[in-house]
Amino acid sequence: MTDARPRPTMRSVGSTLEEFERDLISNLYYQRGTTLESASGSDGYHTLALTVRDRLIERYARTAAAHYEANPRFVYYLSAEYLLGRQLRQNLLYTDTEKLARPIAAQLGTSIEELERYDVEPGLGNGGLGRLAACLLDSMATLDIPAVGYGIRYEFGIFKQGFRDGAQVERPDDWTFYGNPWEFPAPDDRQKVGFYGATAPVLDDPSGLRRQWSPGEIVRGEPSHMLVPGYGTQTVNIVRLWRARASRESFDLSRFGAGQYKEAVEDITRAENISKVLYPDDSTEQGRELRLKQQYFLVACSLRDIIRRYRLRNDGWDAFPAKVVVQLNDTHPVMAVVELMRLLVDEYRVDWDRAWSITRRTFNYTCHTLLPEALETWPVALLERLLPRHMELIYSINYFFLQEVEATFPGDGDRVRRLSIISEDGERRVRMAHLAVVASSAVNGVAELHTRLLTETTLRDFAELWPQKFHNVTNGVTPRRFVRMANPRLSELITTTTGSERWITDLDQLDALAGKADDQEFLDRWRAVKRANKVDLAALVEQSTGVVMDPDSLCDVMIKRFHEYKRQHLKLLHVITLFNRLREDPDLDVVPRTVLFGGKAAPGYHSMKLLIRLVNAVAEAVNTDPVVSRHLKVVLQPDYNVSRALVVIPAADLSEQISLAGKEASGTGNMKLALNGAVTIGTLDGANIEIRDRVGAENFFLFGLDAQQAEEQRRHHNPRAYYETDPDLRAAIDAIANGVFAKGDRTLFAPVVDAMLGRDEYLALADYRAYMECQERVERAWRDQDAWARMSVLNAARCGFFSSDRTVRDYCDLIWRVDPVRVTG
Ligand code: 6GP
Repeated sequence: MTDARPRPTMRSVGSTLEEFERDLISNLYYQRGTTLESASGSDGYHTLALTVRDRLIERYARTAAAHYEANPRFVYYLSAEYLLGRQLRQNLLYTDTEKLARPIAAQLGTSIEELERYDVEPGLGNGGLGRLAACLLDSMATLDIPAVGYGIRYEFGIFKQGFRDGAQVERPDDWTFYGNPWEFPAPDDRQKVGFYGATAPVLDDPSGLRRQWSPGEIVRGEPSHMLVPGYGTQTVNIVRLWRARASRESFDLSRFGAGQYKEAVEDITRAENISKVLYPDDSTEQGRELRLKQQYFLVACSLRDIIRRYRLRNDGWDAFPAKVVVQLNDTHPVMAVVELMRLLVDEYRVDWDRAWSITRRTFNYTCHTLLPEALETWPVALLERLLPRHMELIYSINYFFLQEVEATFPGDGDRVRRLSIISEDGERRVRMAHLAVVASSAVNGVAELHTRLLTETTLRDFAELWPQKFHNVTNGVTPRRFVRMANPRLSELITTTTGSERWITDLDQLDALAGKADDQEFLDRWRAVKRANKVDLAALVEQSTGVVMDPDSLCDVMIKRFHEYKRQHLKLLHVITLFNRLREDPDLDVVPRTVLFGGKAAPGYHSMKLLIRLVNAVAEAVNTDPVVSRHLKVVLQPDYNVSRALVVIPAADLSEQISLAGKEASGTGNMKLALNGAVTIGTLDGANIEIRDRVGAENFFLFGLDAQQAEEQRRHHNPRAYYETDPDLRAAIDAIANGVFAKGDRTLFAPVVDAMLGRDEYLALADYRAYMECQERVERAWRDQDAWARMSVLNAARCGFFSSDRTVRDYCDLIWRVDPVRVTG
């Protein structure tokens, strides 16, 4: 029987003011269940969010239909972290509805700014890696790349940072407390995930490679997705986030009836803890186990979902690697390769060799670090208990891999030991980066220097074995969020200067600004934009810290996670030196500066938490000194996150990128700041090198050891020698040691002093003098405001390369080989 009815279609949402208003009111009534008279601010926000969301849904439906029709090759991005940023303003921009929402909001006695206060940032990540994932999703959608992001829907995201007596205090981030209007639960796509238990041989497998796993615990993963719209295109992709739920039988009714309330929900609690928090404290055994559980939970759910999607349009396994490309965002999702092997070999009865060939052609791995301590390893004993079948599979993968090594380098036992997926020195551990490289077609670093150092040091043996596997894909940032949304004033100026809005999706257009770098009228307008942005920043700073910042002072910013290798302490030595000099000579002719720090320290990272305390203490001393504070202000902006970044970045004049060379994989804040006209003071580290190459050495303040010199310096570094021979340095360190910033208490900050004079792990003392001299060059440059504005323009003009659109194109050309699918309007 044929169905005579036409395929049902959606009522189209309109694009006029009247239609938007009609939908808004209808959402207020039918979705929010309230009325104009009784609506709260939160009702207003949710209603606006739903109305904007409706406009995206239509595009999403068309995208899904186009993808179904084309059955294209998809990119599946697996990441334990996403820092998506707030959604309301983004989606108003991407649906071009701000011009409708604004007058209606005004008519109803409110404003977008007012409603945006209810828009909570989903802080599902820590730092660079998480924000990069969000930038890549944005660019993939903008370039019409069929892609799905997979992640974890942490119930609590990155902690909220506050200060008590200057010390960091962490408060939970209950980000969905008032509901999240941007997500769609999809309970029908839930998946089952096993843990623990035992394995047993199967009878009909002569190879002995197939086994059966009977898990001891089963947890459900329930997905919900958020929409990822492209800019200037119809494509709307999704990011699917998994939340852990107990299976239905977990609630123990009889215990509850007997009054044993805690015991009655024990199983539920254990299951749901898996997606409870981002990065559980891994200083305990239980914490480490929970983290590994999270990782496996993410990949087990995601792979089943990928297979489900694949099977909608494809049969058999031969086409799998042609239709599916999985990108592993660092090592956190690497268990995915083992899980795919398990599914293929044990559950779908595919031969080992064929399964391995499929797996190897499906996965790729991006490494985001050079720090040895950041390369994950998991104890064999833990894996044997938590994921017994996976541990067996890892042994088999390693066995066949080491045979390959042996065949290429016969008799080189040392090399076999170095390459092995399992490290045997001390407690036996699985090296996740090795597993990732062995199972991937392509491995990439995130900046030229990083990739080079990876192949020469961290992954050198692998690069010798498979040189063609290694690629560089320099990071980028989305110009939509980090220029267009962050900096509307600059955007306006760029649009009028370049003649169109094309730059928003073709950032090389910024090049045209270079032609204006000597045009006085243009420079004045450029400076006016920066000044207005600094006034906005001053308002945020005053409201959150009470510090009054002068918008005409040099706005010197260091915004990033607190980490020793990033060297916030080197910046602090500079600040203390200025403080000392001004106290000694109140008439000293220095450039007025506001030094703004922003960033969180991991809750268990005690040395960095102490440094945060010291930053706050120095800020207090500087800002309350009647003489010093006339020239210098120091601020540690609390709870630095994506939303606050959007206020700080457009206001910055000077971008501090002062990590020890050879330690920062890339950095992406450096790119955001340069694109907004900040001039960089930095070392030859990560992507700083590529920024300098593009903006020109004369528009970049370079100082310090390079990666090779740092390596050599380390061998004979003697921090005390610097302390003893450099009076400014000595005065700065002595001020800390003598309790100048601790009301005379010499013990509080003693560990900071000891770390500097003891090992000085990241060679801050070796770079101190060069850094001070470089800051003097900055001051001289600042005194010529036209010349500074010119540098600022040229920084923005020449950084179009650092668009994440270019990054995604590089991934497509070098690694993914996916084609765009256009979605028609
Ligand atoms: C960061 C790197 O530290 C940073 O240099 C880079 O720009 C960013 O990744 C994006 O590639 N790494 C992480 O956040 C991390 O957790 C394991 O690495």
